[in-house]
Amino acid sequence: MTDRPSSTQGPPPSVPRLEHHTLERIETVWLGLATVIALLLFTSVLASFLSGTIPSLSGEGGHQLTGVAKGRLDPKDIASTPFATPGLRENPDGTLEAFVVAKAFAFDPPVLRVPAGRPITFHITSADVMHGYQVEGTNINVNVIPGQVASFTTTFRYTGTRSAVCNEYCGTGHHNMIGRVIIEAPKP
Ligand SMILES: [Cu+2]
Repeated sequence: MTDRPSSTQGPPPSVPRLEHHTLERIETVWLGLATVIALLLFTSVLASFLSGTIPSLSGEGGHQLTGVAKGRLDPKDIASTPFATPGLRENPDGTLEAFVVAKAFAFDPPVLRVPAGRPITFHITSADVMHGYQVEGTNINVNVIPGQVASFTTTFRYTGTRSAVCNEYCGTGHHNMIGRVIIEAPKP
């Protein structure tokens, strides 16, 4: 305290002094802004709940799979679901579905052959622990949770071979858990 310059000189003229009422005004503005932001957040969350933008957790909707009720299955009983024979299949209506099973430390099928330019609906599940399914060079990246089916539809635009990696640490062989997706030119 003693080595401070004498207060009789006052602040330099270029710097306006912050009076008590100036600070009070700034704080009131900030408090008002915070109140407005809090109100906006509250009403937007409330509105999304009321309008149903937040997906319900009841498991309704989504993809319907024979042998899989509400996207849930027993990981120990995959044999009674379409995942018993993993791979690509063409339905009678011409749609394509790909079933993939992730298990420590591989994907089944290890090599998935798909045509380019056609929408393919993927269904992926885990036979044991939590895995990931990420196809490099695409925006495919899902969590593969045991007991649940991850479903999405995608269309590969370019032919070529891409790696499918597990991006969720699943054990000692995790770094070897690499599959392949071979995208072929569609048959005429
Ligand atoms: Cu893994």
